[in-house]
Amino acid sequence: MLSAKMIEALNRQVKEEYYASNLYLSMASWCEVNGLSGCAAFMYEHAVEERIHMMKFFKYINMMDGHAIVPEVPMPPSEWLNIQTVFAEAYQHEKKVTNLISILVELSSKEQDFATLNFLQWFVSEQAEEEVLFKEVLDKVKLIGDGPQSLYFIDTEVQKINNRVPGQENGAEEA
Ligand code: OFO
Repeated sequence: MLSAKMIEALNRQVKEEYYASNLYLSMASWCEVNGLSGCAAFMYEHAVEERIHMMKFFKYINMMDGHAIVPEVPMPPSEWLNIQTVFAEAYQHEKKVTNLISILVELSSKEQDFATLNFLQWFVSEQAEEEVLFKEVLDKVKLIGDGPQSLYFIDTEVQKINNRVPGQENGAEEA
């Protein structure tokens, strides 16, 4: 079963995943009101994914005889300078979460909590995939630049990437 320290650490991660979900939801909203429907669909999908991650942690804590706590989370930003800063911030956020998962892996290993170590492997792979994906989008956004019509091309390219990812074929309506 889980140590008190591990329960606390896993509950902190519940909060982080919840915040990530709200951050991407806010980014989706900003994209949508700025006419970037492809980018909005991408962010809506990721908001849902982060919520699923939160629930995975939540249910694992209770399954292992801990007590999952519904956290209070800070309000995410609602305004961005441009679409470039949205994706730059999202990529930085993914890197931060990867680091948090690594800290959890370290703790479970130190405590010889092999069940949690095993549980976390899914998140290790997921974070690697997400970092690659967000970096790809950011690279594309940088490549297109901010000349005339760049917003149209960025939105089209992000929509294409979104359609390609398994389980993310649908737009914001389904999210
Ligand atoms: Fe929770 O997957 Fe990225 O952040």
